[in-house]
Amino acid sequence: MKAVRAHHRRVRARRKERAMALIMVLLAIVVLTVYLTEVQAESTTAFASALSERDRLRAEYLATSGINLSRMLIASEPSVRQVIEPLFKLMNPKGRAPQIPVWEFGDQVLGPYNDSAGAESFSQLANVDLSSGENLGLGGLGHFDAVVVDEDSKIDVNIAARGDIISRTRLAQQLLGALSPPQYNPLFEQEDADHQFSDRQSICAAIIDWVDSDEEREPCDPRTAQATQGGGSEDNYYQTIGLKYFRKNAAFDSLEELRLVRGIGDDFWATFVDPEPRKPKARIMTVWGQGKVNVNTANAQTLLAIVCAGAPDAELCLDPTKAASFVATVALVKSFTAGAPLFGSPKDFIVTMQGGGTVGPFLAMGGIKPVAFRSPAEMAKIITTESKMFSIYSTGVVPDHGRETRVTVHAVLDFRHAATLADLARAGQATATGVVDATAPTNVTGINGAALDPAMAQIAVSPAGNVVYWRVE
Ligand SMILES: [Ca+2]
Repeated sequence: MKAVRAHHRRVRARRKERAMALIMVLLAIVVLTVYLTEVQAESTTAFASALSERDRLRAEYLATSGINLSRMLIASEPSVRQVIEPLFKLMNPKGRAPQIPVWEFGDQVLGPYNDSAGAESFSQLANVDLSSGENLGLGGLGHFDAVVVDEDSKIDVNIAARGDIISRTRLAQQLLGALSPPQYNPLFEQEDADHQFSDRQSICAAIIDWVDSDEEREPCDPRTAQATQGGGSEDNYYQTIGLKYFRKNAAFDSLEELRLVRGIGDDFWATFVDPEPRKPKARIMTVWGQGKVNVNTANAQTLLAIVCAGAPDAELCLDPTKAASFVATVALVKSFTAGAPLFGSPKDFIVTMQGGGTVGPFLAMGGIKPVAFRSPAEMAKIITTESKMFSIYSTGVVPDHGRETRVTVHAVLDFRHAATLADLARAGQATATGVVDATAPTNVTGINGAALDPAMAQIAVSPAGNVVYWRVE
């Protein structure tokens, strides 16, 4: 009996121990679960942020690839023009081929270096099979969307920084050309963003006074500019209305700075500066131009402003319906030519607007009367057919499990002193052989404009231009 009782005691004790052990284990599991959940949450966050950091970096590099490839495309233009020159001579024996806006075709031409969709679009355009090409494209990591806009196709508000009266008067003409048409009257009849009233002349003068280094008040009246020089000093407008900044008296460093100027609010911005922020081709003003507007690449609204700068009394500058048909006709003609330059020279444009040339009759068909410029010679000085300043907006896109990382880089390139690819090839040969070809690159110049030794040309300004602005967003 004793033995049986002792046995039962042992069994009970063991059960107790087991229950204790079970509780301990359960507790341990609870503690571990809490701990692991915490660790997992932390590491998941760290992992996700590392992934997004990685994708941002990839996207930025894809965007930079888009910029560099676009620079290469722009640099190839002189070679393309050389190929086209004989064809152009057949049509126009006296003229020279104008600059070809090769950058307009970046989407197709750069396709093989982009994703598979880009490669396909190139194959269709050029009718070539890229399947045998090696290491082409971005290898499925993502793609870039690059848009190139020549800043010389826009009105350059920085020309007033040159300080001479001619540049200031030319800017005044162009600004008034843009602002004057009567369809914009309502914009100047309401309070601006600072609750002030600013008419066209005040805003035009405010832009010029902001940029020019002197403190003389700008009359912004092109007809009397010469006579009214010395029309008093610039006022304390910005202080008077309680703003914390002063007139800059120097060139704009970025387009956004224009928003600081008297009378420039959202409505003005959306009408005369940058109507469609996602479409830089629609932009009208710039701070990075050479000072002349390229009539081959300018959009219709900018062309209208330029025409009205030279001929403020023309019908299309006074009658909104004529202005609308001008814009429509320009869009139509441009759709026919698919990006090919319309004008061989500034003079061609002037003749066209006067109703002559090949395109003039199209304008007449669109109901646009021939334009009488006040001074065709002066008009020729504010326009060009050759762009040297370019903006590249390149967005790198990295897809990852249903989400997309996008990084946009906006770069502005100055090609004014860039050597051509042919020059560099010759200079490279001269360096390699030690023999300087007497016919070689006399047109390769340094930044100061002095001719460079052919061998030195290699370290002159890159054929891909100089970066003057770089912004990542
Ligand atoms: Ca000033």
